[in-house]
Amino acid sequence: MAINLQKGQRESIHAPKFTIGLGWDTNSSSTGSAFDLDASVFILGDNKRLVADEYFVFYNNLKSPDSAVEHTGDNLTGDGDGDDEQVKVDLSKVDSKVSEICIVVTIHEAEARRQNFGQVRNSFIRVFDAETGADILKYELEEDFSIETAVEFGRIYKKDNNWKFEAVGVGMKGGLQDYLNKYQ
Ligand SMILES: [Ca+2]
Ligand SMILES: [Ca+2]
Repeated sequence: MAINLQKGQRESIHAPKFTIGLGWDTNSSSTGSAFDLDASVFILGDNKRLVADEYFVFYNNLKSPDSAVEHTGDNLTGDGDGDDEQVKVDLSKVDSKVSEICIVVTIHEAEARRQNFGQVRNSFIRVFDAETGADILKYELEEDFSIETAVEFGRIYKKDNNWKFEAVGVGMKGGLQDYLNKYQ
């Protein structure tokens, strides 16, 4: 049985190897142009900064240098139920300098296409066992966002040598560059 988390809740992750699934549905007819949401991962050290530039994992850099985090590829539409984008994680491979893995979702060309998370429905982040397919954790972002164009869905962080997941659900008006400015 998966544990359903509410915003702000934290839960331990015991399996070293798992997949993070991210899903969303959009109403592209309301804006007239295609809607492309993108999952990205910022892998941080104790100082809350990227361990190195290559530890920013996204559609143009699919794998972290330590091979612990792998983005499975860009989904351009978000059509359909289930995961729209996925990130595979193997904590046993994670570099010793890493203490936090932040998972954010941004809207590609949000400003030009006049899109925001107010037009996004059914967003979720789940952590599941890649071998059995069984859900371990799930967080459905029920909060109605309005002007936000980027949302941190969740983070995985090390506490006393254990890894935990936090359901974050915090949005902002901005894009990937704003997160880069924050974490680089
Ligand atoms: Ca995408
Ligand atoms: Ca979808």
